[in-house]
Amino acid sequence: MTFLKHLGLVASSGLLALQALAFDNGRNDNVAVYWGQNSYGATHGSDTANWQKALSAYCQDDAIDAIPLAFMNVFFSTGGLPEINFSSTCSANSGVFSGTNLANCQFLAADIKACQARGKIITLSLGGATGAATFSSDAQAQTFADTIWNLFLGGSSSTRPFGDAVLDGVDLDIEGGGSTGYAAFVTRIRSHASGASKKYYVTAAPQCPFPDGNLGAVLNAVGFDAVYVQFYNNFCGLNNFNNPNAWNFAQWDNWAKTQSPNRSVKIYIGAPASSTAAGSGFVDINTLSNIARTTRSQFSSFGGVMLWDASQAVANGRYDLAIKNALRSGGGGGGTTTPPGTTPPATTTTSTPVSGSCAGVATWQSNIAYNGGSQVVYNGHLWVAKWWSQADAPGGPAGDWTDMGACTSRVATSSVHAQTVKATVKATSVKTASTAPAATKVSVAASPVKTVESAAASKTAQPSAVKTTSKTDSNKTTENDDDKDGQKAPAARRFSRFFRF
Ligand SMILES: *[C@@H]1O[C@H](CO)[C@@H](O)[C@H](O)[C@H]1NC(C)=O
Ligand SMILES: *[C@@H]1O[C@H](CO)[C@@H](O)[C@H](O)[C@H]1NC(C)=O
Ligand SMILES: CC(=O)N[C@H]1CO[C@H](CO)[C@@H](O)[C@@H]1O
Repeated sequence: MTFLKHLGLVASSGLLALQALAFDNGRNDNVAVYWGQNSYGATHGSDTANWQKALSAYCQDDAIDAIPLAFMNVFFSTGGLPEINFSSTCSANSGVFSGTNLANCQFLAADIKACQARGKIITLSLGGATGAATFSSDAQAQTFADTIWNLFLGGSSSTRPFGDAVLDGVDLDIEGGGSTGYAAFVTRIRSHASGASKKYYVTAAPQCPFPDGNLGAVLNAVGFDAVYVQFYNNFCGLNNFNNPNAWNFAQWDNWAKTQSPNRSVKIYIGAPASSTAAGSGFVDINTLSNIARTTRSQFSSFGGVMLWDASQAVANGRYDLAIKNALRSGGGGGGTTTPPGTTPPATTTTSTPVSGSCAGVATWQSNIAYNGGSQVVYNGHLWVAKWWSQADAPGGPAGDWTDMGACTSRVATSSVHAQTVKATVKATSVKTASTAPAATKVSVAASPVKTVESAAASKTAQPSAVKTTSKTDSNKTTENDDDKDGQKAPAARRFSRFFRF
């Protein structure tokens, strides 16, 4: 989005306007941060000063672009309505709609609107590793989509937990119970959204072992806007980035480009925001920054970084802001294909449009990732990419391209743009080919981890065994043991999503 990319420029020229703020899913420097479960509080019970703050506290600057609210943990509860739980901030304990177990969190409406006014999207995350978030059929899932639409999105109901605040979409964080109904659910949400006045987003948060046991089939069946892959609690986590047999962003990128119904889907690196936010996978901010920028340089599907969770990020020295700054730099708005430590491609400094020869220059294509300096022909003009660019047409909103003027028959002088950088389609199969055999993953993942992480390792070991329901079920009670808060099982499972001891 032009405004954010050129925030400094726009602000300094006095054109700052709130209404110009808008989330842009097509960027590659977005930061999505889960809010709701007070992960810091759950792991630092006595340090209440650093517990989860009001939602709006995380929208005071431009660090965070998207906030999935975690979680809607029960789909069908009392009175046929779902349950939501935002731990210390709002849950069924803080008041419900009559005849239901649905928390009335209408005080959050102002927070939600304040965040949206700052260009952030606020979505509702469904699931969170609870077994109570499942469908028995497509028909049931479709009806539930209607309920979600009416309670949280563009529909209407007398039991809207956030009052007249309209969320920006849904996130599927389904970690158990299989995939039944989810594709039908998403399709129905999209159907409602297609006639709406604003854009709604559908995202998912699978674990990194590919394909995901619960969401894999869903990801292949319906288009998503973004996929926040959990690169933690698993062999393929960030801690194993340097092991080409483990780190598998290439698999996800390849899925995006060859299997996903939406070939423009954005893939995020999901990361724990502190060492206590997950059982494994946390890396320091410099490491994450390098990983994110390197990955962005290699894979055009890269959309940004997802963090679990907001409370942990803030308590950990504003890890959220730090990664945002890292993503902004070294390519900032448009991103870069330049790995750290290499010489960036020279880009033209010509600011005055001049006519250029278009001989031998290919027409711009939306599905090609262009390096800075790449030349294309578009609308009869020669254009040069200012930086890494994909899907932003020359003259488009992201401002990725410099107009070199109308194509002429004469040969362009070398002063226009001495260097001809060929557009490059990102190599997507480099790492895919070297993905480790399952057996390798087992041995490493079978480190002294507790139940849920063990379960994840089992899933990694058997990517073909898509169904993980029984395994998950068999360990529900032991998962509960992990709940240091001594809460009931569903809460413990939600919490355990990112805190698998
Ligand atoms: C596909 O992904 C792009 C993000 O690059 C998004 O803007 C678009 O809405 C998505 N379409 C569908 C159908 O999910
Ligand atoms: C909500 O979730 C929190 C954190 O997981 C848990 O402690 C609490 O018991 C849950 N509340 C309800 C009413 O389920
Ligand atoms: C099926 C499965 O993963 N079972 C595990 C449940 O947790 C216990 C205790 O850690 C393990 O021993 C089982 O293998």
